[in-house]
Amino acid sequence: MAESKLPRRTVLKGGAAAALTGVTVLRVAGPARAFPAAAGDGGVVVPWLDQPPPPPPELDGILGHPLVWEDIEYLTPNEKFFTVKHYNQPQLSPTGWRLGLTGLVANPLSLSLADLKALPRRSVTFALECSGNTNGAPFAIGLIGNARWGGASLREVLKKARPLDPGIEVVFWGADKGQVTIRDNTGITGAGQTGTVVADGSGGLDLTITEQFARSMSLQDAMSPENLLCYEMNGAPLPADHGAPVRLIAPDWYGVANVKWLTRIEITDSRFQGRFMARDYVSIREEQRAGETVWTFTSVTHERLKSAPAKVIRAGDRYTVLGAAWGAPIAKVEAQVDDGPWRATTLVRNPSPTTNRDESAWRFWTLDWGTPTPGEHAIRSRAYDKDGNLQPTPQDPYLTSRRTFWESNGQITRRVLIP
Ligand SMILES: Nc1nc2c(c(=O)[nH]1)N[C@H]1C(S)=C(S)[C@@H](COP(=O)(O)O)O[C@H]1N2
Ligand SMILES: [Mo]
Repeated sequence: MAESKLPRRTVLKGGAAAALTGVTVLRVAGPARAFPAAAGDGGVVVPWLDQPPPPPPELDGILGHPLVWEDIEYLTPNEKFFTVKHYNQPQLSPTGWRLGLTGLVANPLSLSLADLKALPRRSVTFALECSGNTNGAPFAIGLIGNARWGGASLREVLKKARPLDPGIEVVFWGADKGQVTIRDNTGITGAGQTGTVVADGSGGLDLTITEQFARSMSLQDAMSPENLLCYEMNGAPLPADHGAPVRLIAPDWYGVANVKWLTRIEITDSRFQGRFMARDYVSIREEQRAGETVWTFTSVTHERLKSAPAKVIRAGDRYTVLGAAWGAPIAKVEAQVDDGPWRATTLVRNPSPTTNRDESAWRFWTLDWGTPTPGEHAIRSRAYDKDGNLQPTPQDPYLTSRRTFWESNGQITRRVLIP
C-alpha cells in the first residue's frame, strides 16, 4: 500500500509534514461541487490529526487504496474505491468467460457476459464496507466506498435455472484461489482428501489444500430481488480489481459476501462451510448466561448501523463537519464535540435518479459547528435507524464481548486541531 494518504484533489499548503500535523489546512482545488450543497463548498478542509498509518506489510497485496475520508464524494470513484483480495487477482477474458449455474437445478446454465447483458439492466447504489473496517487497528479506517452498481437480477437468473426442492443453499465461487492450511485436523488419515496431509509435529495433522474463494447464502436470501450479477461500476465496466467481468452485489451484506470474479453458482442441499463462511470472517463472542460462559460463533452477514465523521471544512471563521452514515435505513445522526452535548445534524438528500435503488447507499450529514475555540477537539457521531436503533458506543457489551474484530460498528471519534 504505497498510495498517498492525502487527497489527490487537494493542494498542500505548507508541506505534507505540516499538513499531517493538522497545523495547516488543505485548500480544495477545482470548481465547487454541486453536492452536497450544505457542506461548505469553496471552504478549506482541515485534515484530521489522527491520520491512519499505512497497512502492515503482511497485508500488502490484500488491501488496496483505502478511502481517504477528507476526500469523500457521494460516489467513490472506481480507482479510489478500496479493494480486498485474499488470493490472487484472476485475469478473466470477458469474451471467454462463462458463469455456470449448477448443482440442484432442473435447468443447468452456462451464461456469457452477453447473455447477462441481454437481461434487463438493474442498478443499486450501495455502500460496500469490509467487515474488518474500523476494527481497532489504526490503519483500518477506510475500507468502505459507495458506488452505483449495474447488472442483471440474480433472482431472474436463478429462476431460469429452476432450483430443485432439496436445494437450500447457494454457493458463489470466485476464480481466485490459494493454498490454505487447516490446522490440527487430529484424526484425519488422508483417505479421501484431495489436499496434502502433513504431520504437524504436535500430534495433530495439518491439511493443506488449494481453496477457491467462495461464499454462500440461503436460497431465500439469494432470491432477494436487489441482488445483482454486477458488470458495471459507476457507469463503467466493472474494473479488474473489483471482480471483472462479473461479481455478486448483495446490497446490505458486508463486503466479503460480494464475491468477485464469479465463475460458478451452485445450489446445494447442505450448508457450505468453506474458509470465508466457517473459519475466516466468523465473529466469536463470549457471553455470560445464568452464570455460565457460552461461546457463540456466527458467520459475518449483514452490515450494521454505523456512521463516521468524514471531514471538517472551514469557510471564513465558521466550521462544518461532514460525515456519512450507512448499514441501515438512516433516520437521524447526532454529533458530539469533546464532552459537549449530542447535537442534531442535517441529513443531506442523496442525488439519486428515480430509476436507481438507493436505500443501501450511504447518507451524508452535516453539523454546523460554528466558531470553535482554537486547539485540539474530538468529534464523534452516532446514527439512529428508522426502527429507533442507535449505533453503539465502543464500550457496548455486545461489542466488548467479542473475541474477534469483525463487524465493529461502534461510534468513531476523530481528532482535529483548530488553528
Ligand atoms: N473472489 C473474491 N471475492 C471477494 C474477495 C476476495 O478476496 N475474492 N474479498 C471480499 C472482501 S473481504 C471484500 S471487503 C470485498 C471488497 O470488494 P472490493 O475489492 O470491490 O472493494 O470483496 C469481497 N469479495
Ligand atoms: Mo472484507
